[in-house]
Amino acid sequence: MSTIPHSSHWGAFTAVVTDDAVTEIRPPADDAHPSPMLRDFAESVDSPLRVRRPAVRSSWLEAVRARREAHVRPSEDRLGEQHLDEHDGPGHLGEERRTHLRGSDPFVEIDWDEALDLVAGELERVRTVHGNAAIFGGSYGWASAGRFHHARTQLHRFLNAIGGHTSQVGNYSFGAAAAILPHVLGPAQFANGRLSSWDVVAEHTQLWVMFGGLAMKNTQLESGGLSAHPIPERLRETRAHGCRFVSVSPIRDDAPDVVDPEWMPIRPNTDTALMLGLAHTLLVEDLHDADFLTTHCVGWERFRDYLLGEAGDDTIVKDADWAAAITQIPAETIRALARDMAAHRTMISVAWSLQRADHGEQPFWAALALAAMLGQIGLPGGGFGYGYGATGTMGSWQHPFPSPRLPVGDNPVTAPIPAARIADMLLGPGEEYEFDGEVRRYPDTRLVYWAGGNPFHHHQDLNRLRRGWTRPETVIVHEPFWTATARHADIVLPATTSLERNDLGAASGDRRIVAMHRALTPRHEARSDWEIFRALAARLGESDGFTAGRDEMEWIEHLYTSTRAAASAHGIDLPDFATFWEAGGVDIPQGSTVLLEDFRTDPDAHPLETPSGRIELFSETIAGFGYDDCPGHPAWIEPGEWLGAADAPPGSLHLVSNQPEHRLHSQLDMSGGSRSAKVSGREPCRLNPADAARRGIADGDIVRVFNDRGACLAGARLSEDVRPGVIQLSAGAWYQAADPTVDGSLEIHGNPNVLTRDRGTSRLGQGPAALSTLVRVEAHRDAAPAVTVTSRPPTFVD
Ligand SMILES: Nc1nc2c(c(=O)[nH]1)N[C@H]1C(S)=C(S)[C@@H](COP(=O)(O)OP(=O)(O)OC[C@H]3O[C@@H](n4cnc5c(=O)[nH]c(N)nc54)[C@H](O)[C@@H]3O)O[C@H]1N2
Ligand SMILES: Nc1nc2c(c(=O)[nH]1)N[C@H]1C(S)=C(S)[C@@H](COP(=O)(O)OP(=O)(O)OC[C@H]3O[C@@H](n4cnc5c(=O)[nH]c(N)nc54)[C@H](O)[C@@H]3O)O[C@H]1N2
Ligand SMILES: [Mo]
Repeated sequence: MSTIPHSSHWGAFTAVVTDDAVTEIRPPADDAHPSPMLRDFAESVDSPLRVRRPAVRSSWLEAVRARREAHVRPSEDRLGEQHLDEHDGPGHLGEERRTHLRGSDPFVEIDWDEALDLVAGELERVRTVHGNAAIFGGSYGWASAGRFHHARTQLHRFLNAIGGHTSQVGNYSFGAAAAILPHVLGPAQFANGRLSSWDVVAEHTQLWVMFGGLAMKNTQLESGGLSAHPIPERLRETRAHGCRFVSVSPIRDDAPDVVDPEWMPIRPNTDTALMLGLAHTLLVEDLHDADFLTTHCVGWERFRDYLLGEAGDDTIVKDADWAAAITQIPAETIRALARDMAAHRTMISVAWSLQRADHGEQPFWAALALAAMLGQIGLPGGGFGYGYGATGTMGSWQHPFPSPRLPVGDNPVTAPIPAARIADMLLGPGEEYEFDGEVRRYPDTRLVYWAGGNPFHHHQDLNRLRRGWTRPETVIVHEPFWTATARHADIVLPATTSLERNDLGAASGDRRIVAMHRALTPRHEARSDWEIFRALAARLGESDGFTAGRDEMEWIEHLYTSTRAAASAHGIDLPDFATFWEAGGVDIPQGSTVLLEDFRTDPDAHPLETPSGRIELFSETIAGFGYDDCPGHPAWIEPGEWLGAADAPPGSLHLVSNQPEHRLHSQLDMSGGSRSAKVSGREPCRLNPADAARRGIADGDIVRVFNDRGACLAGARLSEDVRPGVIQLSAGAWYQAADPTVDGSLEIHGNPNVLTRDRGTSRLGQGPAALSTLVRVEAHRDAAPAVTVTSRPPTFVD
């Protein structure tokens, strides 16, 4: 028996290992709220869904082998395939490789040498014939917690070393925020952890208005891992100090019981209107801080005119009555809340989910304007905070030095696409699009390389993605598990999980850097992403550029030592590598933050990183772009789909595809916790009993959720915690089509992304807008095919 320090997205732990198996998981003794998903994570290592050997889609392999035999003798071909291909007209290779059969073809298992030759051969062919921009290596996804073996970062380093690739900028988490905040507030970090710390808010905040709640389910994890789960305790303390909590959300249990929340069940996607209604009340009742608006902001007058209905053509007064009609929150409730906000030290928190919606830039900007009107920005416990509770370290003190990260080098292909525009790119090579003031053009993608992500989980309108996915000539995926993305690939290489390798785990809001010792031997024929890229780099003659001459442990030591030097520059002393590794990690001394305290005290000495150095309530830059979907000041613009839309089909419900409680995105969907929450093997969806009754749906029924884009089956759960008019179907059930050979086939497991809308939030942000989706729901009385995607690997042939 041995005890091994390790970490994961769900938390740090000690693994008790006997005979090459984890027999017990021990979270840190002082972690009051370890995630139950830790157990699932340990179990998943020996899941029957592990990718055991390199596997190639049969039609693809047949086509490539046939071509190789026809043209080139293997002895002449270092890379296993001819480099230049005179038959390579558009569509030709795709036809030959029957790319429309991705997701339905069986696989052939092959040995590692042949697999690596095939991958290297394809990379060489595509970079030579089409140029590196034709390689899409964006590879969005969380991968694993370890910072060295982070698959996506490894892929970027590798592709940069071989001449570059088309990448992705921004993310699915807070893509719209990351685009707008630099114009109006400062760097995207304001959405990602730059917050007043819990010790400060617990003591000083008197009224906390939570837009989108502060869902405890989401605090279980962190991308680089976390050594404690402090948020439930911190909220308890804040409440104990007398803070009153108001949760504005379509779902009651987004706010934890410990804070005794008042629930304002808002109509989804209308928060901007509520914020404007609150702002209008502050203005007309003279409850706003005129000084702060003048000394610390620019553009107040423009925004004020808009509130008053005096902004040119727009004569609508954005008063509480106007907001009530849109949000379905009574006008008197809005006025009373505005008065309370002005009378108390008030924190306005905004969940990331609000900007994962059509015009998602607006609620973030409007919340900033509202906080500026209250004039409490920079005071302890007042102001605004984006993303409290979005992950387990949000609101924890952020150490001032960067966390360890594998350097990726320079990418010679300098035109990344906005992260969520992947299907547009695949379907529209050469097409123009707008993004943050620029006009850009999509590349012609010939090869897609994914390591550490699951687009068949994360992307919107999966039927559309599936159409785009037939376009490239080759799709390569590294995965530990047979996810839907792996099943839609041509070449699948088996990756280890973090328990099978050494690494280090760290997050800028966590108190500890964890030495993640290898706990288990690699399963089956799995290799780490790093080993795979090292072998490919050697085949492509780019070894040194990729490895820099270091092996795994030398890299881990190098990353730690660089972090130690950065910490030291901030007066924080960390031990040497040997001591750190031996001890299983190191604790970082903790501090405290009042967000924007310096800026408040002296805005000239501490200007913001915006064009004016002030908070921009009107942005000349944004106005200059001339976008009607993102004007020069925060504005209410109707979402493309919402319950108030004139063209909403009768009987529509607003789909809230939020983050799942029992897994991380699609990760662990095949494990115990996620499976035990299913209803007859399908993903649960929650709806209000009144909405269910009207449709003849009972608790436990299989339902069909549908709209013009697609349909899926799910298992109904009735709950008063869900506002009428809303259906909640969390993201992450592994995609399974009833008939994978049919375009737009019924999805049978409950993946909401066959329903969601694949449109950018605006031309400014181009963020994902999954949360602006209307659906209809009916009981599904027909026989339904069994869900097998989380229990059985795909079919293999010889
Ligand atoms: N409708 C809807 N859709 C959404 C969202 C939503 O709220 N609603 N949320 C969006 C958001 S915010 C996000 S961040 C995305 C998340 O989307 P993803 O990050 O793509 O989702 P994950 O399921 O975490 O995918 C990570 C994959 O990496 C694999 N993996 C783990 N470790 C390793 C490794 O070491 N090597 C390799 N090669 N692979 C590994 C896992 O098995 C898993 O398949 O989803 C987005 N999609
Ligand atoms: N357990 C678990 N935790 C996670 C993740 C996970 O997969 N599983 N993923 C992590 C990741 S990658 C991210 S980005 C974060 C995301 O963090 P968030 O974006 O905050 O998470 P969500 O669960 O999508 O949304 C929070 C709540 O917002 C509410 N909401 C939705 N639409 C609206 C609206 O229009 N108005 C209002 N007022 N409320 C609305 C929903 O009821 C939802 O439960 O979560 C992280 N934490
Ligand atoms: Mo995310």
